Amino acid sequence: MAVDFETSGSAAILRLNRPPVNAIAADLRQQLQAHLRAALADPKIERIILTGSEKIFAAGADAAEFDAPPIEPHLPDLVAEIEQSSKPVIAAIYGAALGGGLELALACRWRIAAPNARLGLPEVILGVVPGAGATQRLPRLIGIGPALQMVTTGKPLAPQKALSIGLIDAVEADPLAAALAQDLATLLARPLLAEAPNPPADKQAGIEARQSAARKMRGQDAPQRAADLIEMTSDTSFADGIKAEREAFLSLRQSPQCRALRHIFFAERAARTPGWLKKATQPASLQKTAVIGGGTMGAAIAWALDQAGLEVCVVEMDESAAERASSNLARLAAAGLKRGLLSQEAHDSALTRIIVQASFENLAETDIVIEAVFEDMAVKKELFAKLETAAPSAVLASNTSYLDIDEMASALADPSRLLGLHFFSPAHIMKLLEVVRASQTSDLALRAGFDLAEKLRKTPVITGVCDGFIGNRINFRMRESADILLLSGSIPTEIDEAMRAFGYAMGPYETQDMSGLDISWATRKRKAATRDPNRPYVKIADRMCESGRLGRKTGTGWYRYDMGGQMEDPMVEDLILEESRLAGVERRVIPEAEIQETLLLAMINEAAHILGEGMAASGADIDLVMVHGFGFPRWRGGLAWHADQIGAKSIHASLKKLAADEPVLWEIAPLITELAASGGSFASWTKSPS
Ligand code: 3H9
Repeated sequence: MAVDFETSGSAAILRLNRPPVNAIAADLRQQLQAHLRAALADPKIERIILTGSEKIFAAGADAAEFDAPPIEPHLPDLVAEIEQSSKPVIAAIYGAALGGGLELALACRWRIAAPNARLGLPEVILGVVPGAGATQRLPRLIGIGPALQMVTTGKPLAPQKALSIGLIDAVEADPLAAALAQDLATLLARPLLAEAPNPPADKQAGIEARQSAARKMRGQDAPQRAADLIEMTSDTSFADGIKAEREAFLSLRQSPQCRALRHIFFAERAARTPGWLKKATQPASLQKTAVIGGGTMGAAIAWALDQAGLEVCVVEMDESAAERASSNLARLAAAGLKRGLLSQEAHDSALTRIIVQASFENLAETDIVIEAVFEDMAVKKELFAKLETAAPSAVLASNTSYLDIDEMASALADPSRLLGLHFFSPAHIMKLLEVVRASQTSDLALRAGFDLAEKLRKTPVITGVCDGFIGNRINFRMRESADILLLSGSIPTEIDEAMRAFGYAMGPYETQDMSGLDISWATRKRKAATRDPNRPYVKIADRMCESGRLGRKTGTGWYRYDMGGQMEDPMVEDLILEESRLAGVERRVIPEAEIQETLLLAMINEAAHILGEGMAASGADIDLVMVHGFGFPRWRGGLAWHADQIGAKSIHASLKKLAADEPVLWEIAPLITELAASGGSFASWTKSPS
């Protein structure tokens, strides 16, 4: 049963019971309505209590139902029936009450939450607006400003905060007992939100909420539509507001943005430890960790581990490097303090907790070691050979971005202990973790990678061993095609603006300036000897680096930086024009749509190569990498999802045209040819066993 019916004295308890999250699907709605009506019809019942399990009240509407036509009873009607019922209904909330879950609670006369409750309206994160009355009831309960804040950000509130803004009536250790004890007359005297007066307008809050949503949820329709609906409560009747809300909800739930956002939501959940690995292995023990190298990356990894509650030891090669590692950690702690993420006490204790040492001593009990040292194969091999004895029972992981993990494993007597854990900078913030499975990586080591991702609250994506793994490999092709556009007629600003217009928060050149041009310069130099001589190579970036233009940190890169912020730099344009001249290219005007199309085709083609080679398991994994590691707009569903919206046939035709001029650069991935011929999609494609 999706809803259990119990009685306690003169109270009926309707307990939502649809694991894992009490999603409000058709069966739950039908049973809830039937139990409600039964309780109303029973003369012995005086009050009705709506509750869930100890961990969850309800996660909201069942997002998996959004593609199908709505099934009766519709949630807004059920919510109205609860609100209008002749006997008082009380919400006793344990755990999360989200979306439609909170909307059920808003229909109740009294809302009591347990300390573990979380109350929120995260619909905009799935690309819809609340559709069961929250946009109209909530402002009437807590005012337009706080309602805008809750609905346009989708962020849930802790119970004390919810109490302070009047969203709930009490916080109790045992909400069910409190609901049974609540005085009946007080409940009955409570006015219904549907009949409450219009709240006063708050124009400034509306402007701020819209601006903030435009910045943080760039390109997304739902937050702006939600703001419209909330603002209309100041001068529109409840009935008209509900009608407008329903229309907005129904149209948004079928929109491309909502479909794309739901795809990412479900892909994120599907990315966790695969079922076969859970069956094959026990959960990894991960209490004691070590990070080798306390540079920018190593320190951020160590910080993330510490903040996830793990013991961390940072190992450096000598005392002065250890001092630098300590100051890197101190900087991270100070930033957390400044941003209000840490109390002074938490800041201080973290810094005393993390051990920084200049030796390989005391690692014998370590469960996992992550190396984040210089990208040099010989250095890494030597290091792992040392670690094999220094940390005899640990899983060993390399944070390399490009190097061959199979070759690294050859330095170990037991190569099955090694895997890649590729973090993205800044490692304590970025959600993506590429889990690199080398040819001899054991299931045990792989399990440790997935379990660590879970502890760090990161999204793991499994990848095979190849140059740049999934993300950097795709990104490299995007940058390569962008550089060719520079040579052909574009300037960095045009390319950056085009990609921002597509939905990226930053264009590729701004991003390079932000992260520094030197790392990829070093990679290019390392690969120079093995570069395909038939592949066009644009030297603009190399020349910039040679002249010391390494990005923001040097004050100049693709742009110039000073107190006024980021500015175009005529010297960069001169350099580009000179390279075009030297290459004998006649520059032309390249429209925004062509810039977007070229860069996307380069990425899609490389993604298809990666999938075809079996380096990524699915289109959804490609999507997670691009959204969580490379700023691909979430509301476009990720790269492979976006490719499916264009269609393989059309992609194939466009690539064919490009390949006619540049066959090496635009070598069409066999998978695209296959999908174009079969009419298939990335979403439905799985590699047939070889
Ligand atoms: C809405 O309410 C619209 C209404 O305003 C109007 C209606 C007319 N639907 O995250 P977890 C699945 S829109 C379907 O791993 P946790 C999830 O896929 C909704 N399925 O657990 C996973 O499946 P699997 C607004 C859902 O403990 C399993 O449940 N609400 C839904 O880490 C466990 O989930 C939201 O946006 C759903 N709504 O976190 C809330 N939610 O096991 C979305 C979860 O097969 N949900 N599943 O992989 C969440 O934020 C988290 O799931 C929650 C639990 C915090 C509740």
